[in-house]
Amino acid sequence: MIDLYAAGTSNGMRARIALEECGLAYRLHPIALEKGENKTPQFMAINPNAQIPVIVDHEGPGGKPVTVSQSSAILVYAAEKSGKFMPKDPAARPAFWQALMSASTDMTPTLGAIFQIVRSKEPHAASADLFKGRWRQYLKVWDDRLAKQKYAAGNEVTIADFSLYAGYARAKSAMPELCEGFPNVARWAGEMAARPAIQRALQF
Ligand SMILES: N[C@@H](CCC(=O)N[C@@H](CS)C(=O)NCC(=O)O)C(=O)O
Repeated sequence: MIDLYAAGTSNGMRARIALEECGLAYRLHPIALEKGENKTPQFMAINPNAQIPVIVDHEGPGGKPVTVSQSSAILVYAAEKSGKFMPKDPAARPAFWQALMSASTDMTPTLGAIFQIVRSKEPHAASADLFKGRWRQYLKVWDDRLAKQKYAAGNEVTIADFSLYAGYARAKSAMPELCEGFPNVARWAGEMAARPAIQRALQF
């Protein structure tokens, strides 16, 4: 059994999608960030950075407990534990890693920057425009790619899709205008949204 500490942010959703899609048994512990539940001594004992998501797998490698933070590390952990959603063909792996890293380290931090700026007391318009432009440029590249292939890293579903969808779903619900005008991304997102495991994972 795995304990998952998360909230309904893109990083939290990414970790929960990983566990749901990989079919790993888990208990969800919702963490109310607005109440500071991520800053308690108990929480900081499992992640001194005071950030969700975190998993504690009581049957980790060698049968020993292991604690993992970082949503993309949790994605890779779940994929390796279940043997699912990572390409086995060495020729497919560079594109897979590129897609995963882009989804995790380009999209979500850019979205986080947009949210921080537009929700601040004195939003800096030029900074907001810069990050919105960057987000749309990234999505344009995804759109071109998804015109030629079914999924983020090729023609099989991988954890790169789960990473990308976590950020995309969050953007679409909070600021839908960020996602308008990308038909191939919209086609792909529709397929992702129809997956029962993803539907379960998004219910925070
Ligand atoms: N790189 C980390 C980022 C984690 C992160 O930023 N978590 C946010 C929520 S999405 C958080 O816990 N924020 C609370 C805080 O920093 O006080 C990951 O991918 O998990």
